[in-house]
This record gives sequence, structure tokens and C-alpha cells, in this order.
Amino acid sequence: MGRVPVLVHGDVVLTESFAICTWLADRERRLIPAPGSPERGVHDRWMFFCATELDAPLWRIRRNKLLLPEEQRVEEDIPRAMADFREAAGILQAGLGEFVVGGAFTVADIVIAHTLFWSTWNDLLEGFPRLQEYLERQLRRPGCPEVMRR
Ligand SMILES: N[C@@H](CCC(=O)N[C@@H](CS)C(=O)NCC(=O)O)C(=O)O
Repeated sequence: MGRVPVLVHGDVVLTESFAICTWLADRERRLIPAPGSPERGVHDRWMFFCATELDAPLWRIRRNKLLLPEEQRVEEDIPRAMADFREAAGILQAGLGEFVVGGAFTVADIVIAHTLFWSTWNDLLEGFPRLQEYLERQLRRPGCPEVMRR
């Protein structure tokens, strides 16, 4: 497909950022609940939710605003995608505590914070004060890339 990221680790070649994050965390047994645990169910629920309900509409917006050749863009889909994102953001806001899973930082916080950060390019967190506060907290973490703090 010619896309990034791609993880090459020994015989393992993985695409899809969410799968890569999950695989790395499982392999290192860090930042992720144990497979089969109730916490892992919650973790994976929000990982899949982020990929399908939050990340996907952001891609629709980006493609139709900028990435696709002009003749392939469908501008009418942009408000629909924004509405889809906002609906999902409402569900996330209602379900989110200090972290995605209980009281511990996990790889799901990394991908969700990154996705929320991306949504701010289109001001899509307006009206979601708890998501804004969550994102601010994640951005203040020492491991957060400097480029996201600007
Ligand atoms: N669902 C994939 C999306 C991968 C993707 O679209 N990556 C973009 C950069 S963020 C890319 O490589 N675009 C180049 C292209 O589409 O030609 C993931 O999460 O890894």
C-alpha cells in the first residue's frame, strides 16, 4: 500500500498503527493489561472504538479537505464526518476517567490522546471540556513528543 508506519521486527512485519502499538506493548508486557483480563477487554474496546469511530472520520475530513486530488474530493462528506466524530467524542467523554483503563496509563491513552490531538486541527473538541482536560493532561506527560505541545 506504500503507507507508514510499518514495523519490521525479525520475521514480524506489521502495518496498522493500532496493531503495532498493541503488539509492542504485549511483547514488552508494559503499558497494557494482561490478555484475557477484564481490564484488557476495556482497553481493547476503546482501542477499536478509537480506530473505527474517532480516527476514521478524521481521515475522511483530511482526505476530502486536502489529501485527495481535487476532483476526487467529496466536500459534502466533511460536515458529516465532523458530526460522526463529535457523536463518538460524546461517547468517549461519557466513558473516560483519569485514564482509558482504570487508574493506569496504557497504550490506549497514547493512541486516544494522539487522535484527540489530531482532532484539534479542526476544533473538534469544542464543547467537550473533559476531553480537552484529558488531552492537556496527556500532553503534559514527560514522554509526550515536544512537537505535540506547541
Ligand atoms: N490505518 C493506518 C493508516 C496509515 C496511513 O494512512 N498512513 C499515512 C501517513 S499518516 C500514509 O502513509 N499515507 C501515504 C499514502 O497514503 O500514500 C494506520 O493507522 O497505520
